[in-house]
Amino acid sequence: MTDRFSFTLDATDGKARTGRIDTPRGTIRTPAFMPVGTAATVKAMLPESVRATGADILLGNTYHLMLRPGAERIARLGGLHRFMNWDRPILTDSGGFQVMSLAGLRKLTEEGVTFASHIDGSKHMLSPETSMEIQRLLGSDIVMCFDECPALPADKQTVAASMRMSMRWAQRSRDAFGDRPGHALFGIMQGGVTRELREESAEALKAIGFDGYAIGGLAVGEGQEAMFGVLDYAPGCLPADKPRYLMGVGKPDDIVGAVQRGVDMMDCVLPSRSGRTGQAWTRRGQLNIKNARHADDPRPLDADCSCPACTGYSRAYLHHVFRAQEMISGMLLTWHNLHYFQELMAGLRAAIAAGMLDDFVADFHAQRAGGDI
Ligand code: PRF
Ligand code: ZN
Repeated sequence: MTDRFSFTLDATDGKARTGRIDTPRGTIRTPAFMPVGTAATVKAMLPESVRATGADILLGNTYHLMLRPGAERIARLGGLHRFMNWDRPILTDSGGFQVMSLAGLRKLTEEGVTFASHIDGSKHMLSPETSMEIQRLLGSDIVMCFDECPALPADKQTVAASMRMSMRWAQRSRDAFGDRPGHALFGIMQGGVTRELREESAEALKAIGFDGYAIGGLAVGEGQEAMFGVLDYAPGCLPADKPRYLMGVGKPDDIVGAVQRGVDMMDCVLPSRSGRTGQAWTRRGQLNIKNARHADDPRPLDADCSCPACTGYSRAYLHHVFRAQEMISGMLLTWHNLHYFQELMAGLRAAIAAGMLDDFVADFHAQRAGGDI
Protein backbone atom coordinates (compact mmCIF):
# COMPACT_ATOMS: atom_id res chain seq x y z
CA MET A 1 0.00 0.00 0.00
CA THR A 2 1.00 3.53 -0.70
CA ASP A 3 -0.14 6.86 0.72
CA ARG A 4 0.37 8.52 -2.63
CA PHE A 5 -1.07 8.39 -6.14
CA SER A 6 1.39 7.11 -8.75
CA PHE A 7 1.47 5.63 -12.25
CA THR A 8 3.99 2.99 -13.29
CA LEU A 9 4.40 1.75 -16.86
CA ASP A 10 5.38 -1.94 -17.05
CA ALA A 11 5.46 -2.55 -20.80
CA THR A 12 4.55 -1.07 -24.15
CA ASP A 13 3.67 -2.69 -27.46
CA GLY A 14 3.49 -0.19 -30.30
CA LYS A 15 1.57 2.72 -28.83
CA ALA A 16 -0.25 0.47 -26.33
CA ARG A 17 0.80 0.50 -22.70
CA THR A 18 0.25 -1.65 -19.64
CA GLY A 19 1.02 -0.69 -16.07
CA ARG A 20 -0.54 0.20 -12.75
CA ILE A 21 -1.94 3.14 -10.88
CA ASP A 22 -1.23 2.85 -7.16
CA THR A 23 -3.53 4.67 -4.76
CA PRO A 24 -4.08 4.44 -0.98
CA ARG A 25 -7.28 2.48 -1.75
CA GLY A 26 -5.63 -0.07 -4.00
CA THR A 27 -4.02 -0.69 -7.35
CA ILE A 28 -5.66 -0.13 -10.72
CA ARG A 29 -4.24 -2.39 -13.43
CA THR A 30 -4.10 -0.60 -16.79
CA PRO A 31 -5.52 -0.61 -19.39
CA ALA A 32 -8.52 -0.47 -17.05
CA PHE A 33 -12.25 -0.58 -17.67
CA MET A 34 -14.30 1.24 -15.02
CA PRO A 35 -17.90 0.08 -14.50
CA VAL A 36 -20.31 2.96 -14.02
CA GLY A 37 -21.94 3.34 -10.61
CA THR A 38 -23.81 6.57 -11.26
CA ALA A 39 -26.16 6.63 -8.27
CA ALA A 40 -23.81 4.94 -5.75
CA THR A 41 -24.55 1.51 -7.20
CA VAL A 42 -23.55 -0.45 -10.28
CA LYS A 43 -27.14 -1.26 -11.12
CA ALA A 44 -28.19 -4.88 -10.40
CA MET A 45 -24.80 -5.76 -8.85
CA LEU A 46 -23.48 -6.07 -5.30
CA PRO A 47 -20.09 -4.35 -4.90
CA GLU A 48 -18.45 -7.71 -4.10
CA SER A 49 -19.87 -9.08 -7.36
CA VAL A 50 -18.46 -6.11 -9.29
CA ARG A 51 -15.08 -6.86 -7.71
CA ALA A 52 -15.45 -10.55 -8.62
CA THR A 53 -15.72 -9.58 -12.30
CA GLY A 54 -12.22 -8.09 -12.00
CA ALA A 55 -12.92 -4.36 -11.60
CA ASP A 56 -10.27 -2.36 -9.74
CA ILE A 57 -12.13 0.97 -9.80
CA LEU A 58 -15.66 2.33 -10.26
CA LEU A 59 -16.96 5.58 -11.70
CA GLY A 60 -19.42 7.75 -9.79
CA ASN A 61 -21.25 10.91 -10.83
CA THR A 62 -21.17 14.34 -9.21
CA TYR A 63 -24.36 15.38 -11.00
CA HIS A 64 -26.56 12.52 -9.76
CA LEU A 65 -25.18 12.34 -6.24
CA MET A 66 -25.40 16.11 -5.60
CA LEU A 67 -29.10 15.96 -6.47
CA ARG A 68 -29.85 12.72 -4.65
CA PRO A 69 -28.99 11.99 -1.84
CA GLY A 70 -26.74 15.11 -1.68
CA ALA A 71 -22.97 15.36 -1.22
CA GLU A 72 -23.16 16.71 2.35
CA ARG A 73 -25.34 13.79 3.40
CA ILE A 74 -22.87 11.29 1.89
CA ALA A 75 -20.01 13.11 3.66
CA ARG A 76 -21.88 12.93 7.01
CA LEU A 77 -22.37 9.19 6.44
CA GLY A 78 -18.64 8.64 6.00
CA GLY A 79 -18.11 9.30 2.28
CA LEU A 80 -19.09 7.49 -0.90
CA HIS A 81 -16.89 4.42 -0.34
CA ARG A 82 -18.49 3.68 3.05
CA PHE A 83 -21.97 4.67 1.82
CA MET A 84 -21.97 2.21 -1.11
CA ASN A 85 -19.73 -0.42 0.54
CA TRP A 86 -16.91 -0.24 -2.08
CA ASP A 87 -13.53 0.36 -0.46
CA ARG A 88 -11.43 0.41 -3.63
CA PRO A 89 -10.71 3.45 -5.82
CA ILE A 90 -13.56 5.60 -7.16
CA LEU A 91 -13.27 8.11 -9.98
CA THR A 92 -15.97 10.77 -10.12
CA ASP A 93 -17.00 12.69 -13.21
CA SER A 94 -17.39 16.40 -12.60
CA GLY A 95 -21.01 16.98 -13.63
CA GLY A 96 -20.92 19.31 -16.63
CA PHE A 97 -21.29 16.55 -19.20
CA GLN A 98 -24.28 15.05 -17.34
CA VAL A 99 -25.93 18.49 -16.95
CA MET A 100 -25.82 18.88 -20.72
CA SER A 101 -27.31 15.46 -21.40
CA LEU A 102 -29.82 15.14 -18.53
CA ALA A 103 -30.81 18.40 -16.86
CA GLY A 104 -33.71 20.60 -17.85
CA LEU A 105 -33.35 24.39 -18.46
CA ARG A 106 -29.64 25.19 -18.51
CA LYS A 107 -27.76 28.47 -18.50
CA LEU A 108 -24.05 28.40 -19.28
CA THR A 109 -21.77 31.32 -18.39
CA GLU A 110 -18.07 31.83 -17.70
CA GLU A 111 -18.85 31.27 -14.03
CA GLY A 112 -20.43 27.83 -14.56
CA VAL A 113 -23.81 26.31 -15.34
CA THR A 114 -27.18 26.70 -13.64
CA PHE A 115 -29.73 24.01 -14.34
CA ALA A 116 -32.98 22.39 -13.29
CA SER A 117 -32.78 18.91 -11.73
CA HIS A 118 -34.13 16.08 -13.94
CA ILE A 119 -35.59 14.58 -10.73
CA ASP A 120 -37.72 17.40 -9.29
CA GLY A 121 -37.00 20.52 -11.35
CA SER A 122 -35.16 22.22 -8.46
CA LYS A 123 -32.54 24.80 -9.43
CA HIS A 124 -28.80 24.13 -8.96
CA MET A 125 -25.42 25.54 -9.92
CA LEU A 126 -22.19 23.82 -10.86
CA SER A 127 -18.86 25.58 -11.38
CA PRO A 128 -15.24 24.41 -11.22
CA GLU A 129 -15.21 25.40 -7.52
CA THR A 130 -18.51 23.71 -6.53
CA SER A 131 -17.66 20.57 -8.52
CA MET A 132 -14.29 20.26 -6.71
CA GLU A 133 -16.06 20.74 -3.37
CA ILE A 134 -18.70 18.09 -4.13
CA GLN A 135 -16.09 15.59 -5.31
CA ARG A 136 -14.11 16.27 -2.10
CA LEU A 137 -17.22 15.66 0.03
CA LEU A 138 -17.83 12.39 -1.80
CA GLY A 139 -14.26 11.32 -1.04
CA SER A 140 -13.42 10.60 -4.67
CA ASP A 141 -9.93 9.19 -5.32
CA ILE A 142 -9.70 10.49 -8.88
CA VAL A 143 -11.40 13.85 -9.34
CA MET A 144 -12.22 15.14 -12.82
CA CYS A 145 -11.89 18.79 -13.85
CA PHE A 146 -15.11 20.67 -14.54
CA ASP A 147 -15.40 20.96 -18.33
CA GLU A 148 -17.88 21.56 -21.11
CA CYS A 149 -18.45 19.13 -23.95
CA PRO A 150 -20.29 20.90 -26.79
CA ALA A 151 -23.25 19.09 -28.32
CA LEU A 152 -22.89 17.94 -31.92
CA PRO A 153 -23.18 19.19 -34.58
CA ALA A 154 -21.01 22.17 -33.67
CA ASP A 155 -18.92 24.41 -35.93
CA LYS A 156 -15.20 24.88 -35.35
CA GLN A 157 -15.63 28.35 -33.76
CA THR A 158 -18.10 27.01 -31.22
CA VAL A 159 -15.85 24.04 -30.38
CA ALA A 160 -12.80 26.35 -30.07
CA ALA A 161 -14.57 28.81 -27.75
CA SER A 162 -15.95 25.96 -25.64
CA MET A 163 -12.52 24.25 -25.42
CA ARG A 164 -10.86 27.52 -24.33
CA MET A 165 -13.45 28.01 -21.60
CA SER A 166 -12.87 24.40 -20.46
CA MET A 167 -9.13 25.20 -20.25
CA ARG A 168 -9.88 28.25 -18.05
CA TRP A 169 -12.13 26.00 -15.98
CA ALA A 170 -9.27 23.46 -15.78
CA GLN A 171 -7.06 26.13 -14.17
CA ARG A 172 -9.87 27.04 -11.75
CA SER A 173 -10.39 23.32 -10.98
CA ARG A 174 -6.66 22.94 -10.26
CA ASP A 175 -6.68 26.01 -7.96
CA ALA A 176 -9.81 24.87 -6.10
CA PHE A 177 -8.61 21.25 -5.76
CA GLY A 178 -5.42 22.38 -4.00
CA ASP A 179 -2.93 19.85 -2.66
CA ARG A 180 -4.56 16.59 -1.50
CA PRO A 181 -1.98 13.80 -1.12
CA GLY A 182 -3.38 10.41 -2.13
CA HIS A 183 -6.06 12.02 -4.31
CA ALA A 184 -5.61 12.77 -7.99
CA LEU A 185 -6.96 15.48 -10.27
CA PHE A 186 -7.28 14.73 -13.99
CA GLY A 187 -7.48 17.40 -16.71
CA ILE A 188 -9.83 16.85 -19.67
CA MET A 189 -8.77 17.55 -23.26
CA GLN A 190 -11.48 18.95 -25.54
CA GLY A 191 -11.38 20.32 -29.11
CA GLY A 192 -13.75 18.10 -31.08
CA VAL A 193 -12.26 16.47 -34.16
CA THR A 194 -9.91 19.36 -35.04
CA ARG A 195 -6.23 18.56 -34.58
CA GLU A 196 -5.04 22.15 -33.85
CA LEU A 197 -7.71 22.51 -31.16
CA ARG A 198 -6.79 19.16 -29.58
CA GLU A 199 -3.10 20.20 -29.58
CA GLU A 200 -3.91 23.61 -28.10
CA SER A 201 -5.99 21.93 -25.39
CA ALA A 202 -3.20 19.45 -24.56
CA GLU A 203 -0.66 22.29 -24.25
CA ALA A 204 -2.97 24.25 -21.94
CA LEU A 205 -3.50 21.21 -19.69
CA LYS A 206 0.21 20.33 -19.57
CA ALA A 207 1.05 23.93 -18.60
CA ILE A 208 -1.32 23.62 -15.62
CA GLY A 209 -0.11 20.12 -14.69
CA PHE A 210 -2.33 17.19 -13.69
CA ASP A 211 -1.98 13.71 -12.19
CA GLY A 212 -3.64 12.24 -15.28
CA TYR A 213 -5.20 13.42 -18.53
CA ALA A 214 -8.56 12.54 -19.99
CA ILE A 215 -9.66 12.75 -23.60
CA GLY A 216 -13.18 14.17 -23.53
CA GLY A 217 -15.53 15.20 -26.29
CA LEU A 218 -15.36 11.89 -28.18
CA ALA A 219 -17.97 9.16 -28.59
CA VAL A 220 -20.59 11.88 -28.81
CA GLY A 221 -21.93 10.91 -32.24
CA GLU A 222 -18.90 11.48 -34.50
CA GLY A 223 -18.60 7.74 -35.31
CA GLN A 224 -15.78 5.26 -34.73
CA GLU A 225 -13.71 6.28 -37.75
CA ALA A 226 -13.62 9.95 -36.70
CA MET A 227 -12.96 8.97 -33.07
CA PHE A 228 -10.04 6.73 -34.09
CA GLY A 229 -8.85 9.59 -36.33
CA VAL A 230 -8.46 11.77 -33.22
CA LEU A 231 -7.03 8.91 -31.16
CA ASP A 232 -4.33 8.41 -33.80
CA TYR A 233 -2.64 11.57 -32.45
CA ALA A 234 -4.38 12.78 -29.24
CA PRO A 235 -2.80 10.38 -26.69
CA GLY A 236 0.63 11.31 -28.07
CA CYS A 237 -0.02 14.98 -27.22
CA LEU A 238 -0.27 14.02 -23.52
CA PRO A 239 2.58 13.22 -21.08
CA ALA A 240 3.79 9.60 -21.47
CA ASP A 241 4.34 9.23 -17.72
CA LYS A 242 0.74 9.98 -16.69
CA PRO A 243 -2.44 7.90 -17.19
CA ARG A 244 -4.66 8.70 -20.18
CA TYR A 245 -8.40 8.23 -19.79
CA LEU A 246 -10.86 8.10 -22.69
CA MET A 247 -14.23 9.19 -21.26
CA GLY A 248 -17.43 7.28 -22.00
CA VAL A 249 -16.00 4.56 -24.28
CA GLY A 250 -17.19 2.11 -25.33
CA LYS A 251 -18.09 -1.03 -27.25
CA PRO A 252 -15.52 -3.85 -27.16
CA ASP A 253 -14.07 -2.92 -30.57
CA ASP A 254 -13.83 0.77 -29.50
CA ILE A 255 -11.94 -0.33 -26.38
CA VAL A 256 -9.50 -2.47 -28.36
CA GLY A 257 -8.87 0.34 -30.87
CA ALA A 258 -8.38 2.91 -28.10
CA VAL A 259 -5.91 0.68 -26.23
CA GLN A 260 -3.95 0.11 -29.45
CA ARG A 261 -3.69 3.92 -29.74
CA GLY A 262 -2.31 4.47 -26.23
CA VAL A 263 -5.34 4.85 -23.92
CA ASP A 264 -4.98 3.51 -20.34
CA MET A 265 -8.47 3.92 -18.82
CA MET A 266 -12.06 3.88 -20.04
CA ASP A 267 -15.58 3.81 -18.63
CA CYS A 268 -18.95 3.07 -20.17
CA VAL A 269 -22.50 2.25 -19.08
CA LEU A 270 -22.77 -0.22 -21.96
CA PRO A 271 -22.16 -3.56 -20.15
CA SER A 272 -24.44 -2.68 -17.24
CA ARG A 273 -27.16 -0.76 -19.10
CA SER A 274 -27.45 -3.14 -22.03
CA GLY A 275 -27.56 -6.12 -19.64
CA ARG A 276 -30.86 -4.79 -18.35
CA THR A 277 -32.29 -4.64 -21.88
CA GLY A 278 -31.30 -8.24 -22.68
CA GLN A 279 -28.11 -7.46 -24.65
CA ALA A 280 -25.20 -9.83 -24.03
CA TRP A 281 -21.66 -9.11 -25.22
CA THR A 282 -19.50 -12.14 -25.89
CA ARG A 283 -16.17 -12.92 -27.54
CA ARG A 284 -18.16 -14.12 -30.54
CA GLY A 285 -20.22 -10.93 -30.75
CA GLN A 286 -23.47 -9.56 -29.46
CA LEU A 287 -26.85 -11.20 -28.95
CA ASN A 288 -30.20 -10.31 -27.46
CA ILE A 289 -31.57 -12.91 -25.06
CA LYS A 290 -35.18 -11.79 -25.63
CA ASN A 291 -35.00 -13.17 -29.17
CA ALA A 292 -37.39 -16.16 -29.61
CA ARG A 293 -34.58 -18.35 -30.98
CA HIS A 294 -33.17 -18.73 -27.44
CA ALA A 295 -36.40 -20.10 -25.89
CA ASP A 296 -35.43 -23.79 -26.18
CA ASP A 297 -31.65 -23.42 -26.23
CA PRO A 298 -29.95 -25.48 -23.46
CA ARG A 299 -26.50 -23.97 -24.16
CA PRO A 300 -24.95 -21.25 -22.00
CA LEU A 301 -24.58 -17.70 -23.33
CA ASP A 302 -20.89 -18.33 -23.90
CA ALA A 303 -19.45 -21.82 -23.32
CA ASP A 304 -15.98 -20.32 -22.74
CA CYS A 305 -17.12 -17.85 -20.05
CA SER A 306 -16.64 -18.63 -16.35
CA CYS A 307 -19.21 -16.12 -15.02
CA PRO A 308 -22.22 -17.26 -12.92
CA ALA A 309 -24.66 -16.64 -15.80
CA CYS A 310 -22.70 -18.92 -18.12
CA THR A 311 -21.76 -21.65 -15.63
CA GLY A 312 -25.19 -22.02 -14.03
CA TYR A 313 -27.87 -21.20 -16.57
CA SER A 314 -29.03 -21.96 -20.10
CA ARG A 315 -29.96 -19.42 -22.74
CA ALA A 316 -33.51 -20.79 -22.38
CA TYR A 317 -33.55 -19.84 -18.69
CA LEU A 318 -32.05 -16.39 -19.33
CA HIS A 319 -34.66 -15.90 -22.09
CA HIS A 320 -37.46 -16.95 -19.74
CA VAL A 321 -36.49 -14.66 -16.85
CA PHE A 322 -36.02 -11.75 -19.25
CA ARG A 323 -39.49 -12.30 -20.75
CA ALA A 324 -40.99 -12.72 -17.25
CA GLN A 325 -39.29 -9.48 -16.17
CA GLU A 326 -37.65 -11.23 -13.24
CA MET A 327 -34.96 -9.21 -11.48
CA ILE A 328 -32.42 -12.00 -11.84
CA SER A 329 -32.41 -11.33 -15.57
CA GLY A 330 -30.69 -7.95 -15.23
CA MET A 331 -28.43 -9.33 -12.52
CA LEU A 332 -27.14 -12.27 -14.56
CA LEU A 333 -26.72 -10.41 -17.84
CA THR A 334 -24.99 -7.47 -16.17
CA TRP A 335 -22.65 -9.87 -14.38
CA HIS A 336 -21.85 -11.64 -17.64
CA ASN A 337 -21.26 -8.39 -19.53
CA LEU A 338 -19.02 -6.91 -16.84
CA HIS A 339 -17.12 -10.22 -16.64
CA TYR A 340 -16.60 -10.20 -20.40
CA PHE A 341 -15.40 -6.58 -20.45
CA GLN A 342 -12.95 -7.24 -17.60
CA GLU A 343 -11.70 -10.43 -19.26
CA LEU A 344 -11.10 -8.41 -22.43
CA MET A 345 -9.03 -5.89 -20.43
CA ALA A 346 -7.04 -8.71 -18.78
CA GLY A 347 -6.38 -10.18 -22.22
CA LEU A 348 -5.22 -6.81 -23.55
CA ARG A 349 -2.91 -6.29 -20.55
CA ALA A 350 -1.38 -9.75 -20.91
CA ALA A 351 -0.95 -9.35 -24.68
CA ILE A 352 0.79 -5.96 -24.27
CA ALA A 353 3.06 -7.38 -21.57
CA ALA A 354 3.99 -10.27 -23.87
CA GLY A 355 4.49 -8.01 -26.93
CA MET A 356 1.71 -9.92 -28.72
CA LEU A 357 -0.99 -7.26 -29.05
CA ASP A 358 -1.28 -7.55 -32.84
CA ASP A 359 -1.99 -11.29 -32.54
CA PHE A 360 -4.50 -10.68 -29.75
CA VAL A 361 -6.34 -8.06 -31.82
CA ALA A 362 -6.37 -10.27 -34.93
CA ASP A 363 -7.85 -13.08 -32.84
CA PHE A 364 -10.39 -10.69 -31.24
CA HIS A 365 -11.70 -9.69 -34.67
CA ALA A 366 -11.57 -13.24 -36.08
CA GLN A 367 -13.68 -14.66 -33.23
CA ARG A 368 -16.32 -11.99 -33.80
CA ALA A 369 -16.40 -12.59 -37.55
CA GLY A 370 -17.49 -16.20 -37.01
CA GLY A 371 -21.14 -15.46 -37.74
CA ASP A 372 -23.78 -17.34 -35.76
CA ILE A 373 -23.53 -17.03 -32.01
N1 PRF B 1 -16.41 15.33 -20.31
C1 PRF B 1 -16.77 14.83 -19.08
N2 PRF B 1 -17.37 13.64 -18.95
C2 PRF B 1 -17.60 12.91 -20.06
C3 PRF B 1 -17.24 13.36 -21.34
C4 PRF B 1 -16.61 14.63 -21.49
O1 PRF B 1 -16.26 15.10 -22.57
C5 PRF B 1 -17.64 12.34 -22.22
C6 PRF B 1 -17.50 12.32 -23.68
N3 PRF B 1 -17.51 11.02 -24.23
C7 PRF B 1 -18.21 11.32 -21.45
N4 PRF B 1 -18.18 11.69 -20.15
N5 PRF B 1 -16.53 15.57 -18.00
ZN1 ZN C 1 -20.66 -15.29 -18.89
